[in-house]
Amino acid sequence: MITISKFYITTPIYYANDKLHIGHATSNVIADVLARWHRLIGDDVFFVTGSDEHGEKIEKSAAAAGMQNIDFVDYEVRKFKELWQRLNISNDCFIRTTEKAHEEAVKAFIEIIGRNQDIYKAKYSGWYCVHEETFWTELELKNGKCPECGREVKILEEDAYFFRLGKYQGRLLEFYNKNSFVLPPYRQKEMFNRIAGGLRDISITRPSVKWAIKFPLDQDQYIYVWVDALVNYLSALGWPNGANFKRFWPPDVHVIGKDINWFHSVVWPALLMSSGLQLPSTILATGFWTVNNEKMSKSKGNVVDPIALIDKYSADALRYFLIREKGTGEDGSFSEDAFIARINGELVADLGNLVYRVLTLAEKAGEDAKFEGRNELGKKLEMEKLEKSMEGIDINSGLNAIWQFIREANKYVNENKAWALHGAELSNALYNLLEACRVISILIYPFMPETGEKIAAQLGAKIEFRQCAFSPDGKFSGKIKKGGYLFKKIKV
Ligand code: ME8
Repeated sequence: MITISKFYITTPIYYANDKLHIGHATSNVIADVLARWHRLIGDDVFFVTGSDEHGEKIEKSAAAAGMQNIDFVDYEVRKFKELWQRLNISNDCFIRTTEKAHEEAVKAFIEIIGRNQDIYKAKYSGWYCVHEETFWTELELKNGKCPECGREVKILEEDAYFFRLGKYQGRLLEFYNKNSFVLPPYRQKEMFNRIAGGLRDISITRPSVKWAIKFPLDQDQYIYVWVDALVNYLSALGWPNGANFKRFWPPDVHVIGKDINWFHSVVWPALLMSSGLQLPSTILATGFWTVNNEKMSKSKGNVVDPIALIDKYSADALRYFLIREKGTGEDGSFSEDAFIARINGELVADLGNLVYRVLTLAEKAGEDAKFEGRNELGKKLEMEKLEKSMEGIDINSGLNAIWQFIREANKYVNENKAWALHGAELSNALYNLLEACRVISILIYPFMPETGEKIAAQLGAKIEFRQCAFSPDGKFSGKIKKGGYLFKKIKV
């Protein structure tokens, strides 16, 4: 039984100097599938994505492009929005960290944790990676370079303000012991061990990075970009005063990549504890895509552009591949061959073929044909398993359960030799098959919205979750209007 409730889901806000690739696209597709699923089952959903626009990295990219910072991010953000539109990402809000309301929210947040005695001034010295906007200890460096991206690091010493992260070690451990917070579970263990190993206080200001929000407690300082960025999850709801904050806080799922798990699963909860706000329910740390088993990087020239794939194969095909090819928490290797194999072997041969065959038979049966019978095929749909997977934020398993049913429906056509049936037997088979296609159109909708709608339109049916079972009266009551193929076979 699904209970109706509010559902607040977010993606990372991406750096506004990045050219977004299939890795970024995956986080947004995962969040979109979950948002659409929750809307489908009747939940009150708020879905946020956005852009992270401050910091040294952005400043440098703007200078390299010969542009003013704000003009540069405006230009980049237009491309973000275009990509999300092309991918049918149904976000309710696009938050930009250069918006006035966001900047005010960040300052208000800092003032609260300052009042709670969690901020102090000290000298900061450490190895700093500009690209990751992160300080590292000597021990953390890998061959003297940034352990995250492998770039050069530099020693920085400066006055800074610190957040008492260390003070929250005990409360964080207690929270981790009581809650299944980070998914997959081994990522929770990883973070638990790091917390248990001891937490250093973190600097939350920079005197030198001026493309940033002013630190409200000292006019000579600017807020560290990560604190600025994390507060987007509050400012997107209009915190502190917005009605959406009351309606949607706390977040149900923060979808992130495994690279930023520390900030979301340790720093963010500690900041929220300090400010007295409720903690998110789940951090979903997704795995990374490599390309033909190599890390995606500009220097290797192997960064996969989602727009090119959408142009070539369609948004739904890309959404399908990104979710189906690997478990959300796992790493995976992208290759165009594997993508084409899934289009031809699954979207064309399983789903497209099923819908085409069934609608051809239904149309052949004639305008006055009745599609009536007893539910045989509906029992093969493992609805409970599917609902459990989606509730457990395991959308790869959810999609697998739907696919299992699509294959059962094709098996039903073959085993009953549906094409050779007549009279009551044909009517019964088509009742089962048309109802199967109708239910599939609803279930597939969060994953492939255009395809779900196309199937529903051919059946004269609606995408409504309460209709998501075979009709109990034993009748298919849609109006058939066969269309073309859902997916085109790709020649290899
Ligand atoms: O970290 N495979 O932004 P970012 C899968 N602004 N996902 C990938 C990926 C890959 N190869 N590469 C990147 C930031 N990602 C901060 C976030 S949030 C308050 C601030 C995805 O532009 C993944 O979701 O570097 C990762 O967490 C995110 O892009 C990082 O994007």
